[in-house]
Amino acid sequence: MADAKAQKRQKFESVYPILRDELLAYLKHENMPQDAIDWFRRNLDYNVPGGKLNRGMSVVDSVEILKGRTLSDDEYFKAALLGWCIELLQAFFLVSDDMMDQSVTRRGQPCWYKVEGVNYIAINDSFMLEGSIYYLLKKHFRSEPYYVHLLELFHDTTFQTEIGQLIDLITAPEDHVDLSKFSLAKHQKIVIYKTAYYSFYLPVALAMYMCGIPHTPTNDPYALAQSILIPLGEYFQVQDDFLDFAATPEVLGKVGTDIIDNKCSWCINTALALASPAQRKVLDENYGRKDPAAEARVKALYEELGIREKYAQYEEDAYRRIMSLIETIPEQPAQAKEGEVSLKREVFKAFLDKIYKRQK
Ligand code: GPP
Ligand code: MG
Ligand code: MG
Ligand code: MG
Repeated sequence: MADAKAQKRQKFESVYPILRDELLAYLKHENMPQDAIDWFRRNLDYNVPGGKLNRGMSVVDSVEILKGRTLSDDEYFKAALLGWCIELLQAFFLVSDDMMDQSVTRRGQPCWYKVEGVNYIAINDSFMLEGSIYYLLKKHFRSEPYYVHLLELFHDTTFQTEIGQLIDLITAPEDHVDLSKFSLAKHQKIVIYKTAYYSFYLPVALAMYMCGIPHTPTNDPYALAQSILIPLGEYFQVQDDFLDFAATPEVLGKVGTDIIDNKCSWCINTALALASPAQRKVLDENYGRKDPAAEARVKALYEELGIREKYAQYEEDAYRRIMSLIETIPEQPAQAKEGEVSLKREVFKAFLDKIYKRQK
């Protein structure tokens, strides 16, 4: 089991150097100076391949489930390429998010902008990670009938993520802590936009387009997929918020910054709902301060309020709620024609199982 999983990852990872070399070949073809090519290579290698790869591999898994068979070499390559395009998008977001959040580490290494000699060049580097997506899509998908759908999907989800990032940032001003601005409703908006669309809807929708699933005027399968994947993504970001507080940096690969950064996180919203007036005062005085002692006081209060138990309860509820959403998908499609691909429960179950009770 563990072996099969490692093999799957290895196979997916083996596509990365091919794509990186295609991107570098483009710069070479344009006669770019060698130091620019070397810089771009280092940017790609540092930021793209080292994550959990859940999003990218989900495209391959989803295509396999939808087609209900092993993929040909060409099909595998194309699905993996789309997967790596999500990993490029993710790298673009993370490189810039770490600057905005002033984070220190990511995936067990210094954030890219923290690397000696990089600094603000990381802004342009993040743009180049994004640009790489469209170079690869054009090179490999331009003649596919669904090419424009792929473009729209990447553009739309990028914009949605940026809108989410905006609300995340302006709800967490650096110089002004006002916990009364937070609410679970606002939190939900933030996480759906900043995480759920690109992390959950995007991989499955890409797989659906690749499998030729058409849009329909009623009961659109893409809308159905979205109605399950957005709650799934919301649950995933609540996990991210909880782990920011509860997981050790060794396990997480990053140091949590939400308390110091004044973030409208699931933890603070849950704490606000439970706090007595005295405890609320502690939160007002210590949340969002650039002071490790204040952060420690907030964390101690989270423990006192039983945030861990609340989270365990949330996780069980979310799992059950999403499972019952998945069960709204018909087990057998009403009229599946020969060779026609339709949505399957297993696509969503596979995704849910990947994140349920995750520790990092
Ligand atoms: C994650 O939030 C959100 C993103 C990675 C989206 C960023 C979007 C941009 C347009 C830059 P987070 O800050 O909680 O993530 P982490 O905890 O991994 O830093
Ligand atoms: Mg952020
Ligand atoms: Mg961040
Ligand atoms: Mg986080």
